[in-house]
Amino acid sequence: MSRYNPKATESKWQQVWTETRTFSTDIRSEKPKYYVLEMFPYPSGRIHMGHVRNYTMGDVVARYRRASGYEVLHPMGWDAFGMPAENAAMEHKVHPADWTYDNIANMRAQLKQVGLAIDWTREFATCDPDYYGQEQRLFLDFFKAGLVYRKESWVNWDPVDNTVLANEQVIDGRGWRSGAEVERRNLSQWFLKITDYAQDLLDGLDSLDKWPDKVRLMQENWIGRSDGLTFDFIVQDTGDTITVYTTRPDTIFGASFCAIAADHPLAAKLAVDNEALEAFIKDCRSSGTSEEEIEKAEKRGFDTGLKVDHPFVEGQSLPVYVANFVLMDYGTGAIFGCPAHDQRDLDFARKYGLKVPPVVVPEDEDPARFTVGDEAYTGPGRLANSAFLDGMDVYSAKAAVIARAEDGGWGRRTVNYRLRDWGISRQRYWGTPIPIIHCDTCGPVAVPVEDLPVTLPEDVSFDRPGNPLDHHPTWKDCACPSCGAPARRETDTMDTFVDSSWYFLRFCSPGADEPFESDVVNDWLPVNQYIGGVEHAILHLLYARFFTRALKQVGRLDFDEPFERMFTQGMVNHVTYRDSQGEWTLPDLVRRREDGGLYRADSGLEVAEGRIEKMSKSKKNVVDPDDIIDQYGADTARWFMLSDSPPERDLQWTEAGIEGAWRFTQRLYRMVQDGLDALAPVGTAVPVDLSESALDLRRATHKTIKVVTGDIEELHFNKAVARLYEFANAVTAGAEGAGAPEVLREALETLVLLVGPMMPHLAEELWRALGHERLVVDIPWPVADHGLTVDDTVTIAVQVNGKVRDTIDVPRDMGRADLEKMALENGKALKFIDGKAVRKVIVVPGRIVNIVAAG
Ligand code: ANZ
Ligand code: ZN
Repeated sequence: MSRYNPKATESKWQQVWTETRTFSTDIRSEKPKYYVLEMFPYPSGRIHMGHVRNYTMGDVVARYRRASGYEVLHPMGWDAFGMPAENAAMEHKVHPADWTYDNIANMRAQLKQVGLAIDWTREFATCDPDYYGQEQRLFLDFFKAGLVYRKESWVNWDPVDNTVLANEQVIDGRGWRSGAEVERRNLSQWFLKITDYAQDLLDGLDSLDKWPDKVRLMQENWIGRSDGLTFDFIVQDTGDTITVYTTRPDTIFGASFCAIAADHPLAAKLAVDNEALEAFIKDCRSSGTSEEEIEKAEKRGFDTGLKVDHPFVEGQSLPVYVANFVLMDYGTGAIFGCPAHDQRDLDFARKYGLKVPPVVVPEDEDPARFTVGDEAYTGPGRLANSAFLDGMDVYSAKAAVIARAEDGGWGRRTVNYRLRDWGISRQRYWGTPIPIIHCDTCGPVAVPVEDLPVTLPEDVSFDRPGNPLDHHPTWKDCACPSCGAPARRETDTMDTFVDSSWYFLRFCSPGADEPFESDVVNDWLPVNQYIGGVEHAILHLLYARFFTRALKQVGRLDFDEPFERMFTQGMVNHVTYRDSQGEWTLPDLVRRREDGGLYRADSGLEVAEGRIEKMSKSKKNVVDPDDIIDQYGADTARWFMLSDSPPERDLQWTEAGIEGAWRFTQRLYRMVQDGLDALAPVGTAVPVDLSESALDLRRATHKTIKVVTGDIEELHFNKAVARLYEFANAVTAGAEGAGAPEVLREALETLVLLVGPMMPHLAEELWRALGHERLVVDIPWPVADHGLTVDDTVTIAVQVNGKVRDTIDVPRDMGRADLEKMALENGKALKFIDGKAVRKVIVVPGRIVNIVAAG
């Protein structure tokens, strides 16, 4: 008996698909359109199982939609700029471009082996001058529209990578990549005005009902809208004003101090002749700027000796501190502290011996006795010790204070967002050059569009830390486009998140001499199904949503949301192994002895099984897709990845799992090869008169079509797989029962068609074996015959005096008289009637028969 040989078969069909341009998208097609996209990979060197899982899911969707009559766009590209290429340049003396394009070549070859239904003619890398030149054009659009600006700002500085880090790239005070302790520096940076869209980005979330709730919630929290009051304190003697922002104006009578940020202008003014304060400010700056970090740091303050008047209490004043937990770039950079109802303020007050007067009292507490210990009270309650607010709830008290402040003209209702403008400047080489020229006379001037792209110089050195573009001997030198005087190129490059904020548009017209063709993009977008890791749930998705809005503002497209349906897939995990010397050990090296113990094949050392964790190089619990494909073929790997667990959950890679998938691959192959003799010729109609068992198989076939179709639509791939296993059993049983040859053919063909999106190579092979000329990918998705998907028998309950005594299976359309007769002849019912007189029989066709017997 022949065995399926995936190696030869898979490359054969891949070649056929390429030669016939099967997956090329006709972008001007009249057909309904479906755009399915998986987040494009970073070309790190090799693909890993996470990629395989991600792209396989998208591939099933693409193939299914294609078979269902859509013109499908399913492209692939490379998110190719970023630090690792420069690290490689520094460590191995290889040019970032060579490193990147070599990696791309390797990964492309690997991905092609997976047999993905991708239109490779649309492929690009973000480091292609063709791509980033168009990105520079978009930057200039935004620049003209006032969506780009430059400002001095405090940034997180990674002293090892010598670059600015975004807040989210600072983890526990350290650079995410270098691990170095982050410092604060004041630098001139380019920003995109994402905050212009804060409210719109928030409102838009409501329309994204096909996104996971958790992703929407994460975005909402990230945007972080808060409603409050801004008002001015007047400093005694000096008359300076300190404007504060509060979300708890209700607690104003509990205020016991006022605090300003270390970077507040007033702090700078006071520090001029105060060395101790100057030292304190400097100290505050030595830590990173992330909120998380500030939250964790010990609360410290510097008493300026200044006092401000309380706005409501005549004669009461509050001391003014400079405090390390007040951020300059949120609200107004100044606060009033109410220690009883805010934990940070409480920690601060305890440390500096300030009062802690409670003003919000929980309903079940006595206002005269209520005090706050180590924990601030932030819950609901009634106001106390608060003059005109006494007795109000928190909500009404807020409104009352805001009303007074607005009436009195010393404060106003304010909305704040946590969202900051997007700092896109990076002091790195391997990124999109920001197309600006600095002129001493004209200031920053846009590079004229006809001079784009501003390309990266090839001859750069990575010998010293810092920005290689800045060190380049000549690249910076240019003439001012406006006055012609000698000027300098901007040497900052763009955050790579800019590159990924519009790549999905470029796929629609990758060769265009403009960023994208608006009419095509308006036609194809939003992406119908986007798939990617939850690690991008906040930034990438938010930036892409912002970019889309900004592009609408500059007139390049006409919609707001780039991704209609979003799916975040789980990770691929594997058990970890360590040998007796504590070394992580590759699964490949682990062997099992007869007594069940594990050892290393190379050194013979004992091995212990550890936790199941995400596959990672550091823990060596990785399985290389190449090895798997080499051994089992891509189809088996795909099938296993889809079958194991719901796609949003983590998948545990196991030997047993892939072996199970392998057996199924072989079994399908045999089912077709061995079953061919029993099949009717291609195209024979199924006869009307069928035996009961043949009819059963037909019903199973059509029910399977219906269920699997629904499962794929809902991305419940594991359920679809489970259903196909069942169906394969039904087909085997049908074949053994020597069912009708036409029905058997229908069943086997359906099995092959339904398996097709998941195991595309095997499906082609089997389809051909079944006697067809056309490619299976060109066969329309099967449609279930409704009449065969509903059961035509029903189960009826038989009651005696209201108690269910038995059930009987009858044809769905059985009438009253027949039902009554059957029920009365029923053995169990007779037993309970027990010879008594039957008074009445109540029949509800399709549901129930109740026999009322004399008591
Ligand atoms: C007085 C107060 C009393 C506050 C109280 C809270 C509780 P969200 O919700 O995040 O907007 N705050 C304002 N600006 C700040 C800054 N630049 N740095 C640090 N903290 C700042 O939080 C707003 C609250 O955070 C504000 O309300 C303010 O403290 C503080 F019982 O004002 B609150
Ligand atoms: Zn000039």
